[in-house]
Amino acid sequence: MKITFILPAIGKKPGQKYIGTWKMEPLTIAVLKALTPKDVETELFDDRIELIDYHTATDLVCITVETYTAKRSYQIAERFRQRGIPVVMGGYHVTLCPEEAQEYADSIIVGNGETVWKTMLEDCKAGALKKVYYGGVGEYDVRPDKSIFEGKRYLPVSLIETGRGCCHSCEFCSISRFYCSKYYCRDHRLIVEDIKNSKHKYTFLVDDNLLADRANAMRLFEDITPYKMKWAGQGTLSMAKDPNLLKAMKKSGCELILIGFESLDRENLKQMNKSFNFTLGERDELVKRIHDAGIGIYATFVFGYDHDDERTVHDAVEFSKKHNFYTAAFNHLLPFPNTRLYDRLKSENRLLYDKWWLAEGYHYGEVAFRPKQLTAEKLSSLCRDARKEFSSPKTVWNRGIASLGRTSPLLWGLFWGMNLRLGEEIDQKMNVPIGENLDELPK
Ligand code: B12
Ligand code: SF4
Repeated sequence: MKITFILPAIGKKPGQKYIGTWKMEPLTIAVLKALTPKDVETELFDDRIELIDYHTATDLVCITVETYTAKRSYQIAERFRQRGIPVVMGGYHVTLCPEEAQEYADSIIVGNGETVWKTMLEDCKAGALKKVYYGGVGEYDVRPDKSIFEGKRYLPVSLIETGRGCCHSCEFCSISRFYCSKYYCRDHRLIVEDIKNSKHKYTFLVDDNLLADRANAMRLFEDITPYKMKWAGQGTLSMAKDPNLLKAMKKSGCELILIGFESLDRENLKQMNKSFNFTLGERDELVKRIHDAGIGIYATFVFGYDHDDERTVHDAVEFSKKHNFYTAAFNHLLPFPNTRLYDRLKSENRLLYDKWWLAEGYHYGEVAFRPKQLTAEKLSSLCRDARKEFSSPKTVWNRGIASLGRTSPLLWGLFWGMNLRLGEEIDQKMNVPIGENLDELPK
């Protein structure tokens, strides 16, 4: 039996290359590969870096689907199904929108793959694929098999999973829906094995909220300290309240932590169910404590909540400049399917598309709903201007100097590589047509 894995791309502009910083190794595929019995042949087409061979000899096509890649995934599936090859789909979008995905696949997996993957393969071998397999979300003790990446050129960063899900339930977040606001930590022995086998000096710890379970996080930091790795991960501002946690993080090699500030406005935070960002205490002081611990911050903001206007966007940029964040993202709000945000905007009749992810002509950067105090176009351009302002030469210089004391030479080098290209990448990303303009192998 042979399986063809496909990681679909979002889309790209005609004649241009796919966005560079999106080319990370797809851990999802390495996990599914590890679950696959050794006598099953496998291949991977990563649509972001290579052309798909629609004529490949294969018995089953497996596509991992995110909302941004749903349109592309369905196009790819159609090509294989025309040849009579069965297609199975899974991933965030499929789990959040199972009825829609079922229209385009022979079978879908809702939730995690670990519990049902082998059964699905046996059913496929027997020609008896079920329409849907329910994988649940809790169990995932498997070590990824990255041999499937051989010969592919990804960014030189290892992705190592430390946990899934998050204890919070922010209104706009797909994670809180997928994992029903629960956090599942991964066995530390498996994490350590992954670290020992890591090919790169730099690691991104894949975890929606590394600090969701403090006791687990403290043990994890102790367990990984001996391996002297350098890592970046995702947390929340609450870590700043805990000096011992910060110390243990730094000692274990933490150099950069992504923090979702989302908004500086109290009413917006209330509306998105993220008031904890406000009630934690004085924000400037919390940021200072993280920086003083020698940890850089990747700050993320989201704009489009009902109390957002030009002023709130401006305030977030000024705040980010004042603190010289290592980097920052200024994104517009996007109603991902099956989130409470999506349901609310729909009930308020504010969605510009029923399914923006499938809408013809929809492009990256386009606001898909009616904000309260701004037009959709104005919100999109304010986000773009915020990114441009934050990547201006003077700001980059100030941030680079500030991060000198917080990061290793490796991450400092990466800072310049990343930030000097940032302005260019902002323009590349704007208006990427979703699901469009991807090249084909000559017939
Ligand atoms: C690492 C990461 C990235 C990396 C690499 C992405 C990649 N595709 O490899 C980078 C930084 C490039 C990135 C970029 C973006 N990302 Co991202 N990313 C992640 C992150 C943190 C980890 C992904 C991962 O490796 N998970 C570990 C694997 C093992 O878990 P899994 O994917 O869920 O797979 C399991 C199941 O879902 C299921 N499964 C999955 N696929 C399939 C397929 C089949 C056939 C089957 C049977 C089962 C199955 O089985 C697996 C094993 O249990 C996730 C959040 C998360 N915790 O997953 C966000 C996440 C996937 N990203 C997200 C987004 C929005 C983006 C961006 C659009 C952000 C932006 N505005 O630019 C871009 C898109 C870039 C692109 N797709 O080209 C969203 C997607 C939401 C959604 N509804 O689709 C997520 C969920 C984050 C979030 N907070 O909501 N991302
Ligand atoms: S804290 Fe982050 S991961 Fe957790 S629910 Fe909120 S946005 Fe999602």
